[in-house]
Amino acid sequence: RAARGFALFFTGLSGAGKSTIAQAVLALLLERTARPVTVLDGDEVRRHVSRGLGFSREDRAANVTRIGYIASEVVRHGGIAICAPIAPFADARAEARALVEAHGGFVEIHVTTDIGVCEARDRKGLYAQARAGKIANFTGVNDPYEVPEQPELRLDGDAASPEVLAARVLELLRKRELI
Ligand code: GGZ
Repeated sequence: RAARGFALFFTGLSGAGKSTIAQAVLALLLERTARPVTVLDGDEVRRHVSRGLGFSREDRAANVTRIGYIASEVVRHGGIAICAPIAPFADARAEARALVEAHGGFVEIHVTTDIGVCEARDRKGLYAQARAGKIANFTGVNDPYEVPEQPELRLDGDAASPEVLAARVLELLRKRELI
């Protein structure tokens, strides 16, 4: 019987480590399965699928719903989708979950990295710009992040290396018999 598809849905602040952990999970998955894996990273999606969308609540919802729809198609065909948007609003995350769960598994992973840590990293200088009032609606600074109430997993991006955190994701996937 063909394996059931599933989506990994990372959510958390800018700079929390979502993309880095997602890439480490991708590497581990490719080592142990021949199944197709599609990565839907925030940046890439905004370039290719959500060009023109901004960061209002409505635009973020549209972006996250598109990610959920693409993931649902991947999952419908038995593949693995790894999504890594901020997805700050619970209702949009729930919509993505509903789209995917119609066809397979949905594993929500809250990357809980403290905003102080994200801001100290500030790899793109966006937090500094937001603090200076140069970016409106910046998540965690002047826009909300609704903490997931019942994610399948929480990972502190500051607590261990991306490889160690990715291994915990694979452990959960094995436990749930998704891989
Ligand atoms: C949050 C912003 C914003 C605002 C630009 N708020 O660290 P990054 O740079 O690479 O990831 C962030 C990315 C967020 O896009 P998403 O598509 O993941 O967001 S959402 O799920 O809410 O639709 C950040 C950059 O875009 N960025 N402006 N105002 N992040």
